[in-house]
Amino acid sequence: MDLSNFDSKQSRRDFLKNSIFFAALCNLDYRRLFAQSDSKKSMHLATNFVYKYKTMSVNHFGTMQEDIDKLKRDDKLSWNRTFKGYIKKMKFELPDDFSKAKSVVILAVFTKLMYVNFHLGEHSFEVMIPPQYYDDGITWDDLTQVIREKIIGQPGYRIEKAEHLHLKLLAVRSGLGYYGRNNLCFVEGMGTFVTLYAFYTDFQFEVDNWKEIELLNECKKCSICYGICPTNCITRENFVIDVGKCITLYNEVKGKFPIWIRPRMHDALMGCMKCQLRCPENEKVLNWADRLEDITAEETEKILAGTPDDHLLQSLTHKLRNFYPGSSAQDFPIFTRNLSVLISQKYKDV
Ligand code: B12
Ligand code: SF4
Ligand code: SF4
Repeated sequence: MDLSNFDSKQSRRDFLKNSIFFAALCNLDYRRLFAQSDSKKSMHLATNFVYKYKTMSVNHFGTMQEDIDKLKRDDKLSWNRTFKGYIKKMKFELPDDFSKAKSVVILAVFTKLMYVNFHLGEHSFEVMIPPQYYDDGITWDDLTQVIREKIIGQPGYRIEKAEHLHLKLLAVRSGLGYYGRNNLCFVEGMGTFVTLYAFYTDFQFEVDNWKEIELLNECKKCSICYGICPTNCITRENFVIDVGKCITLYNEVKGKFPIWIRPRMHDALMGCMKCQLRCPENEKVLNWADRLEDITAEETEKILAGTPDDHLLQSLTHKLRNFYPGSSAQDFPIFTRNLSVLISQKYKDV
């Protein structure tokens, strides 16, 4: 998907779709999250979502751009064309229409894993929809309101969503999280089950959070994700994954899977959960997984046949909360392909 199509007027939903990261968070058991987190004080409860945040001066943008440029110089960034398309517009620089921004607010919103049952004949197949691929209902306005009311705490300041930034790097550099060996950002109390966002503001915060890039402590004595990644994208010593081998890069978009991605390697309706599911740091957050409405046998048959009608699209949009290939006739082949490969593997086990 090409991020050059970004339009600042598009809805948050479209923005997330184009950037492949769908936010998610519904019916979270707040009390449990609060009870199990060691950092209760920095957890905040907004209207209906749980988040953590850090703020940073935009004066650090030059250093973060150098972090990225150095990876390029050292030839550590994949040359995969799709990946290059995703990141080509990313740059740590202020937008022309907000050159007076002083700070950036980085938010990590807790997002949970979803399960859904697809019925077929007398069988039922349980499938995962990872946190980023269904709609949580949180709007840009909700996020802006949280920043205005809870983080800045006074009216009169401009707040704009920040596009084209490397969000994990921002989160880690601000101290909001740590890089794991699986190349994801871990936030205390939430593991990797977060959606990251950044916003510019012309408010100057008293505290400027800035840290060296740090590896999650637990990764120093663990390499589970390294052993479990089916396509060997994760290395022991180099914390940039080999993106061109990541299953997610292929199952989010149309097209045939490369031959080296074997059917048994897939584990989710979109994306891949393998380097997160067995991570000891995600053990607690996995307890907060949830379930979407079952898909009937009749619906499953139509999905597998690749014959969506308006009624099916409507029903899937509702049941799978805007899981995007289930909501659009145009993107439906992605759904058919991904579900077919999962069910064909699961069928072997029944
Ligand atoms: C392009 C992209 C992808 C691509 C490439 C992924 C990648 N690793 O770069 C693909 C399609 C493969 C992908 C997959 C996924 N993605 Co994605 N993706 C993005 C996107 C749009 C840009 C990421 C990016 O900037 N990559 C470029 C690289 C260079 O950035 P980086 O990894 O941060 O680089 C740093 C490290 O390499 C590190 N480093 C270098 N040397 C060293 C040394 C040490 C010791 C350490 C510790 C670190 C370190 O420093 C680098 C910078 O200096 C972001 C959204 C955004 N705007 O940021 C979402 C985002 C990263 N994706 C996200 C998610 C959830 C996923 C998936 C889990 C989805 C899924 N379920 O399948 C997978 C995970 C794959 C994985 N293991 O990384 C979330 C991550 C949330 C989190 N907890 O971290 C993001 C932030 C979206 C969001 N808004 O929340 N994604
Ligand atoms: S599985 Fe182990 S090495 Fe991988 S991210 Fe989790 S703690 Fe780190
Ligand atoms: S998302 Fe899957 S393919 Fe990609 S790095 Fe993680 S385990 Fe490997």
